[in-house]
Amino acid sequence: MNIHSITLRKMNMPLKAPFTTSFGTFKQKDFILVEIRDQEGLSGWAESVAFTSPWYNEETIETNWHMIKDFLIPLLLEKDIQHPHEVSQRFAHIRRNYMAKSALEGAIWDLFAKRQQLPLAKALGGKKKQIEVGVSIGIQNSVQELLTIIERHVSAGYHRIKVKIKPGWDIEIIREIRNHFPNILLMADANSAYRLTDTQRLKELDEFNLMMIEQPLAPDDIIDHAYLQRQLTTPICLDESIHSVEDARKALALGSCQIINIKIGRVGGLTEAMKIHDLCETQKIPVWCGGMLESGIGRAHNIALTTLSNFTLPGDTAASSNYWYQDLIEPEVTVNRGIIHVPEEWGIGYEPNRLAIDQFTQYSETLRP
Ligand code: OSB
Ligand code: MG
Repeated sequence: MNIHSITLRKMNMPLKAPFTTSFGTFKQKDFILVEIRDQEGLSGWAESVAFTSPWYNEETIETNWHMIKDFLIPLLLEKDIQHPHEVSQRFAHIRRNYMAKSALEGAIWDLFAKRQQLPLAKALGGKKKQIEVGVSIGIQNSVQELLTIIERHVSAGYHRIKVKIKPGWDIEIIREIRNHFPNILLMADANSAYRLTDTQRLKELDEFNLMMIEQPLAPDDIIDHAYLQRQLTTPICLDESIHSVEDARKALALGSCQIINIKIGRVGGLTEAMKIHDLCETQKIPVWCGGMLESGIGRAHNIALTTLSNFTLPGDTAASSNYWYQDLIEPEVTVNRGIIHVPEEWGIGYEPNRLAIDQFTQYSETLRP
């Protein structure tokens, strides 16, 4: 693909409202933006979903910058890449560091699709013209505030509501939500806040007809999730525990979950994400696309991936305006009655807004072959 240069930008974007999970609060979004430019002047874009602190997984912005610059870019530039599938093979002997790998692979996918004059969704084999989305709502200061936010998103037409839970912000909160919204599609995400000893408490959630409970137990566990799933009627969905198609195969063999949340960054890129999608499809396990509070550039990748056939459950891709005063793409991601129209322009399908990108760049570095 005759790469001309790779630019890493350290971004910082203010969030409209803080986002709280069981592991911590995000007040702003710091991340690495990757631009890979070819000799013809086309650019492929992607972002790393690593956060500032290693709360969600072990990666951080600093470890990603180091991995990308000192290990992954040299491998990428070693010899020419014909197809994005080669990127993950090229990186295979580097252990883990999935988010770092994914950021480079994603930019190569975008560039590849642009060079092929195809929308990224088509390049991946996706067929949907529109996708249905839900929204993820963080832990709030009061139940009343939470109900107000849910009401806003339900009226806007989001197809399902996900709320974050943790011990002390769980059964009572879900009961209140159900009292006010008896019929909405509702789910809860614990981000690993529980242990198997909390089984009795988690069983209390069964009466609320949740679509699923996401990642109740430890991030490195698929054994206890299997024990727990046998005792719950609510389906378990795994997020943090699944890093590869091999992890997915083992979790499904053990009965650790009935649904998988696929995040491109968590699994090392689009190629691996598609493998997990395909495995789940053959095993009749539904999947949906998770979110990591990405800017529009990361969201565009999520939207393209969601056009694959087994993404049958609404994902966490809310509108740009839910998070940002100003997003990095034109047009911004809009959601109407819970639906996003998949763009038909080449590559990620949205135009990176260079003015906005410059405005939120703290520092950058350009590397050349
Ligand atoms: O577990 O899905 C998660 C945000 C940060 C870290 C982890 C998660 C989340 C979300 C937000 O739920 C989803 C989004 O709106 O991007
Ligand atoms: Mg999650």
